[in-house]
Amino acid sequence: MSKLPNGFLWGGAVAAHQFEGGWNKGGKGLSIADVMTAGSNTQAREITDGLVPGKNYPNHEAIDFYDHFHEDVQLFADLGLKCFRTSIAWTRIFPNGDENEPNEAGLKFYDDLFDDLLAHGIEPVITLSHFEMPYHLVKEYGGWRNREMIRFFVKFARVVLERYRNKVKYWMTFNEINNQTGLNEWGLFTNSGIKITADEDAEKLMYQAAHYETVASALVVKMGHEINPEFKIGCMMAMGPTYPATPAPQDVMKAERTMQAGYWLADIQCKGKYPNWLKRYFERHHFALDITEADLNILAVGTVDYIGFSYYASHVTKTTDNEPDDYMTPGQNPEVKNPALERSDWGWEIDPVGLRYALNWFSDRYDLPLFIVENGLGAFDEKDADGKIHDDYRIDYLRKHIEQMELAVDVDGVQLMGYTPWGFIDLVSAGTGQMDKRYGLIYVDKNDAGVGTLKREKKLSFDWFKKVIATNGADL
Ligand code: BGP
Repeated sequence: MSKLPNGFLWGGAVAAHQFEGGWNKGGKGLSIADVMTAGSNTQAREITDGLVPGKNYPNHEAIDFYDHFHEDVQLFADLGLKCFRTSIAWTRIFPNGDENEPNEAGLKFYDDLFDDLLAHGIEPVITLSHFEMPYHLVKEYGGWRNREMIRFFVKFARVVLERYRNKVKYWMTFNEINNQTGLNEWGLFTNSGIKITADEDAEKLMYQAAHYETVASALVVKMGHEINPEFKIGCMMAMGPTYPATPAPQDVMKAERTMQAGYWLADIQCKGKYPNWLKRYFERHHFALDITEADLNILAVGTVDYIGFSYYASHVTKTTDNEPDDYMTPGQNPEVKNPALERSDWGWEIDPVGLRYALNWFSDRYDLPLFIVENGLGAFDEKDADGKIHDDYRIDYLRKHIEQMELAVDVDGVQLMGYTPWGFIDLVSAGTGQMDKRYGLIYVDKNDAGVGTLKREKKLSFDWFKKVIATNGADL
């Protein structure tokens, strides 16, 4: 018997820039994702200053969903998806971001996509900003370091919330908004379009940009509810619980602070206010941030309806010599291996029980419905002699996570809306910019060099997940 509620949203998740391709079709403008080259499995992606001829920009074609979507939606329907999570590319709607009028061809593309999904009984779940924004806004305005972004983003959001008011019910504002708190160049650029210059304080800039994003998010939540009171609008957090390396109280305290430092953006979006420890941190560090009374008022009223989150791995932390009193060493935590866990080919710790922990942690802290909008295993897939990918390792990963998710619902009483495995159709990895880090239940014939027929084929995990959906998670 199923342990999950009726109407549970089984689905699959992707993001526009990682799978659509068509980077310059239908009047689309250049986005920040379009100026990121492929990296390698050990080397970070390069962010170029505008387009550089001859560079390999894997997001440009990606898997060309733009020209394959009718065929793909058919496959999604065959899988039995109840919902499909993707993002709207801001640059299809406002190619530069600061125009007055939207681009009709871009709006029409999503109309056609949503109509096709709905005709197959698949509910669209839409992220407004998934690691991309118009590159023009970065060049001309400096990205989210500039308060002007709030106005541009709200304008973009108004256009799409109004246009799709009767087609899309589930929305999220910023994908993995807390991803930038790690303070590396990649996190700051993909989330906020910010490249740090030598004379800037990365930490202060991150807090400022994130503040503007939360204000924009709150304004959009409020506006969305006015446009259609039926809308469910969530935040989207990257969730990776941090455990203490030892039972030493200072390690436990550090793990706790690491969690606080990872999820204050959820505090703001769910509770409508900054946590006390962070207000004090700003004071102690003399960060004179641009946070106005009007901002705080909008944060208080623009709280979200649910928490969408990604879950891939857990982490471990331990104290270092001369640990500061506030335990804050952003981006400098030594990596500690968890001896209890195995790792993926990319070194991500595989921790199904951590998903149950995460669900409980969010549920207790915010008492809101939750939605697992990303989870999955990035792996090298090889075809067997029969020409099929027998990805038992992926089935094993998903099964163990779904088991823990069901315990969280059935035993712990967590309110869970749905589960959408990440990259359920192979796509470009956000981190490496490569194709060979595959998450899909559907294989796409394309390699890291950009060569392939783009043919879609079902992996073994496709049939397995189809059965899981058909039994509402009873038959794993
Ligand atoms: C999340 C992002 C996704 C996705 C996923 C897997 O951080 O929201 O866009 O790519 O991680 O990461 P990667 O592609 O680097 O394996």
